[in-house]
Amino acid sequence: MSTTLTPDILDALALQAVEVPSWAYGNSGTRFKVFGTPGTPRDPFEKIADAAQVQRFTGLAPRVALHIPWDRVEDYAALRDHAESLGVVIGTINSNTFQDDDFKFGALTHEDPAIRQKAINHHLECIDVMDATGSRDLKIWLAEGSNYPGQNDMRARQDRLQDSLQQIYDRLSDEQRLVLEYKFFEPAFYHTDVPDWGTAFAQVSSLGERAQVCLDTGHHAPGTNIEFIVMQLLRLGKLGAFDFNSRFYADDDLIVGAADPFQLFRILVEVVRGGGLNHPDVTFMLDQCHNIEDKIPGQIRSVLNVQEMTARALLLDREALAAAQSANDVLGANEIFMDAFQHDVRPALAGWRESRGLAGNPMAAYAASGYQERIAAERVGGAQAGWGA
Ligand code: PSV
Ligand code: MN
Ligand code: MN
Repeated sequence: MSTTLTPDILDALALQAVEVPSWAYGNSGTRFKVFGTPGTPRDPFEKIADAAQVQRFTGLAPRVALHIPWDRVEDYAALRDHAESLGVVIGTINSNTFQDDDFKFGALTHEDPAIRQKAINHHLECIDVMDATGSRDLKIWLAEGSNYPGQNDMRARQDRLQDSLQQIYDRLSDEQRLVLEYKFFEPAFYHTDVPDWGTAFAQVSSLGERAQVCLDTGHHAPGTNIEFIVMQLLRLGKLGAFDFNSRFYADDDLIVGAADPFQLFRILVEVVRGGGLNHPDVTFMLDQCHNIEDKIPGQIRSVLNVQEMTARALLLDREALAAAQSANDVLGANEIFMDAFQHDVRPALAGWRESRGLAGNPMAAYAASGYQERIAAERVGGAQAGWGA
């Protein structure tokens, strides 16, 4: 294994982009308590200003994802201009059908045509936002399902879901895409209408080429081999996006790479292997909440974690690995794999950042910038991310 970051590796890292979520900058919490953080943004314009700090100190986060209605504004063109003036652009538009009383028993799957139409219309509004902001991707996560066996006709719901998604897909322009996110449970506890990659794959496959699957790393049962799913979706040409985060128990939405760095490494090895790194059709997004830590440094740490694990994945000696695999050298192959994972790339990355005019240590540079103190003094009554709203 090469122990240095070769020019090829540095070129790949220079292209890397991680999209940050607007809601990571708002206050968030659990159903027990939402703690306020001084300096929390009061509107989408301030969330984008905070996201721009992550880009400023890392050069890794040029796009900001929005969530509608949490980021609903009068003038989306103004929001787009604001983002661009700060050196970032608007990324994925996330729909939200999980906080409206009408959707208690379903949205895109609802039996009542009027309620289903309301849910479809919400997605059409999201596409209008995409048109106005220049966003390419519509991300759909559905909180739909049932709590008790027998409560619903699961088959009929799949059919209605297919029809709803088709109507939404048909409204997209040729440059826009739909990504469908799956999650195995929560808020529904018995059945969920899009619980797994197979269901998401089946649904998007019948829509068309510009419909893809979104893999949120926190949305699997404990013990799931997520890198296998990454490999399979890339193999099938249907991995449209990641929602990166990490978890100890359920959908914890903690900082990516914090709970299980080795899992992040294994995922990124498959991304590199499958041609998904810096591929325009595979969006790297964070979907995280910072319940008790400051949000901007939480996001800086997150994008750095993704970069570090990507560098380690790129260090993997693939030729040696392939030879060991072909020879059925079980322990030899595993040693080659672990060598790359164990390599500390932080000093090399710090030096490389400095050579590009960035701070060697973005966490320290942000802390020294005074931005956190300034927003804490200027902003009073910051917004919740939406979960506790
Ligand atoms: C649902 O748990 C989810 O992962 C979806 O992506 C939502 O849009 C997001 O969380 C909100 O944080
Ligand atoms: Mn998600
Ligand atoms: Mn989630």
